Amino acid sequence: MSAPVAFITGITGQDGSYLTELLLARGYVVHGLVRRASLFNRSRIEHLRHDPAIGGRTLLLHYGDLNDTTSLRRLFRQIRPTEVYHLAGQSHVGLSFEIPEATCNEVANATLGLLESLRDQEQPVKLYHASSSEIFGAPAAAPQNEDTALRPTSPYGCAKAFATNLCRVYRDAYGLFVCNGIAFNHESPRRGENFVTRKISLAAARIARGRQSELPLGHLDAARDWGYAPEYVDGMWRALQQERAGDYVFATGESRTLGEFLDAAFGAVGRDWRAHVKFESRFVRPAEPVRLVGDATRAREKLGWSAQTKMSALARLMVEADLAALDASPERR
Ligand code: NDP
Ligand code: GDR
Repeated sequence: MSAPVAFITGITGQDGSYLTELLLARGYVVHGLVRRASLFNRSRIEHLRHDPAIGGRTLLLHYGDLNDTTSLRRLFRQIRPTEVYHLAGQSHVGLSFEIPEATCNEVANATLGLLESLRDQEQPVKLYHASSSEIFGAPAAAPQNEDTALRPTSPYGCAKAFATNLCRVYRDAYGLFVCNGIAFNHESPRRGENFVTRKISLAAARIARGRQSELPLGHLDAARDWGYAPEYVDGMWRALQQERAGDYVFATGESRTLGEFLDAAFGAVGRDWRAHVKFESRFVRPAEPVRLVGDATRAREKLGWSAQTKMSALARLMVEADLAALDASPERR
């Protein structure tokens, strides 16, 4: 039997890199969409590309852009994937207040273009859409599940809500196999450095090594449901292995404040964060979600999925990875 073929948008991102590892380990041929940048943007998958058994053989990259639907359509015809994981897009919630049109084009309109392209494919194809807890924004109740009403509080949340609803419409109207994974925050040592957990883990490591003294942050009372990214990409794969398409919340079920994350991260290096954190208003957003905490009962019952790594262990493993990277190449940071 020939190997299953997957196509990933956002392969160079945090989730895309872990998902690629998982699919390769499960015998897939993985195709990924990469966009042209003035500097190479593939650091998270470099180890795979340079593995002679993988790069150019079971992992193949294609230039493209989410907003270029013609080339996407051509790629689908050429590759004929059986599973598509749609992870790409502007993913920073705070930044979405500064670049709302670009965010909506990439997150909302591009998903529509992708759905239209998939609708035209001759062979059956399953689609995973990376939806987000940000669609709930300021929910009336906690915890949130797949039936919770959408009340986004940011341009990013609005765009994801639009894309999530479109996926539901295409599933119902055209019978497409489309799953929304409504993922709550998931982090890792590969998290972008301008997301708060990675900013904190990097700062704790640098402070421990005497390379940084201050950590500027916005409000510390923000609370999130924080899990570990490699576990969440396993949920994505499981969603597409079902007979019927559906939506799934992926979450730990525990909400923790930034102060608690700081305790865990700085505790890992034996420091008190209060001596280093300073408030900076530029990190405060015009609006924030409230009471975001997920109920992943459906994922547990239908997919056999549950989050294993909770916030304290997550913070510790991120700090340890940043310390190890710092010690391995001290001149780089
Ligand atoms: P990242 O920001 O790490 O990765 C985003 C990816 O999208 C990168 O590969 C990026 O490419 C690519 N991308 C952005 N714009 C375009 C474009 N116009 N054309 C082609 N590629 C593009 O995000 P994550 O891996 O953390 O998240 C994956 C998805 O899941 C995102 O859609 C995010 O919004 C969503 N999500 C994430 C959660 C989380 O906690 N991580 C939770 C809920 C949802 P490049 O490397 O070139 O920038
Ligand atoms: P989030 O993650 O907005 O939840 O989106 P982020 O780490 O950016 O912010 C979490 C909370 O921390 C507060 N905060 C700061 N945030 C950043 N980035 N930098 C700071 O200095 C800072 N100080 C305080 C924020 O205001 C916020 O309350 C992530 C992304 O991965 C999305 O793509 C995904 O959809 C959601 O998680 C679920």
